Amino acid sequence: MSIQFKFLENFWWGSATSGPQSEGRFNKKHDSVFDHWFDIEPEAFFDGVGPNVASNFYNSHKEDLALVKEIGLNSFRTSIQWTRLIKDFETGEVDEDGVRFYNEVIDECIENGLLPVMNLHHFDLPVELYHQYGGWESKHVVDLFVVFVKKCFELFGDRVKYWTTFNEPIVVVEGEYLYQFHYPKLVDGKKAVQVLYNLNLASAKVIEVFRAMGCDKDGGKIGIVLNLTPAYPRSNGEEDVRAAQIGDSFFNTSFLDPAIKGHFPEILIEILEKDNVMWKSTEEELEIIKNNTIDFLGVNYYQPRRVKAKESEIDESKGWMPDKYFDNYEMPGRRMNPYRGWEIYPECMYDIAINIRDNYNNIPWYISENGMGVEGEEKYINADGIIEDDYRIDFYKEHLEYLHKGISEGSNCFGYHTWTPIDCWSWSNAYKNRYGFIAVDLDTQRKTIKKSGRWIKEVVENNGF
Ligand code: BGP
Repeated sequence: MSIQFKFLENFWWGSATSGPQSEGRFNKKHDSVFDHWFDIEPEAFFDGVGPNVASNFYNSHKEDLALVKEIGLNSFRTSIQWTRLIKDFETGEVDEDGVRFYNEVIDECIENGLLPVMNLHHFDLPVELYHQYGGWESKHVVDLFVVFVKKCFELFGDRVKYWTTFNEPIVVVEGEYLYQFHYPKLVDGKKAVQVLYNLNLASAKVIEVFRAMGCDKDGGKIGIVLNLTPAYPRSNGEEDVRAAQIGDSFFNTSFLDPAIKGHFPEILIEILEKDNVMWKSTEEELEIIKNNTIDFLGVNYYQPRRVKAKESEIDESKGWMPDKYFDNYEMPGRRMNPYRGWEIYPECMYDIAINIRDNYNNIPWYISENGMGVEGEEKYINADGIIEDDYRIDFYKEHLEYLHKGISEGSNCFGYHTWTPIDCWSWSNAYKNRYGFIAVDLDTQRKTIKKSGRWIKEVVENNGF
């Protein structure tokens, strides 16, 4: 078989999940915002399925990681749950069972030849810290996060060399404070802006501690995982282009610029100041942000953002919202994943690669999530009981082709992780859309490798396809 798209040596081929989406709540001493939301409003979750069992990773991590090895991957990302590791949020006293659990997961990754990539926050704020302090609105919570993270570095830093501070922090801003898809489902643009700033500050403070503790010696690296949704304007007209620039500055460069360049985008600051909704910051904090930028970037890519100049009426009742500057644009003829309602646009992989190369110092980066959620995959089960998910294989191939093009033109991309190894719990969509290389039967928790799982194994063996 001839290999048309060959990747660099030591390329990361892997897949990502998160603690709250895979582990289940077994033995967890605290609740996250999602645990709590499910307890008070189970009907908000698809089919009433919550995070209680998820894909049972807490109990079956040994077997699950053996399956991940079986499909040939060489790296694996999950997250450490604040609500599992820490007993006392103020002092940082740990929960011994949480320590045991994450030690086992890390050791099993290494035994199975999987490079562990550990993320420190995946939408799983302890709900107590929201009720007590207002969660990410509070700078005290930023400091408590640092207390938790220090424990992670102390306990696991000897074996985990790749860390990420946050997964998709802008989604916390959008979900909790603008568009109501994460608890507490507020609509409050001013708070959203403060949270956006505080999350950037938290990331920089974590990086500062990482280096102060010497975790960067001995090969340790720290990054952040951002969901980039590059904003394409409807037309080249000035107003559409301006709308796209503003959209980009709120949803993409608001984290990308501080993470890599150490400062916020000019255009965002101008708008927030003009509208009198600027966050509260101090000189000292801005110095921390400036001096503590990332070593590497993780990019989650699912869909582009298409934007046009504002045409719809501004809903004043909501107060200040970034949407006053743009409308989303439904481009005629766009290709959709109908289950998730997201546009499929693989060309964007190339655009992201070139943007990082040209505008972000060609920093080392990898695709930390890319994937296709499909509902009702049972209908693709063949006579041998295997899900034939050719649509997923095609999706990955197309995206990898454009990534390959970006790399061959010099973009410094060192890996590709899909979402996700084993079907997992997707927030309020629960188990509606499946993303895995490995299927989960929710009634029995039986796990079966899909056709895409066999395919990726070959890709890894050939380092290309
Ligand atoms: C990303 C998240 C993941 C995962 C994935 C799939 O945004 O980092 O946690 O859930 O999207 O999306 P969804 O679960 O919304 O279908």
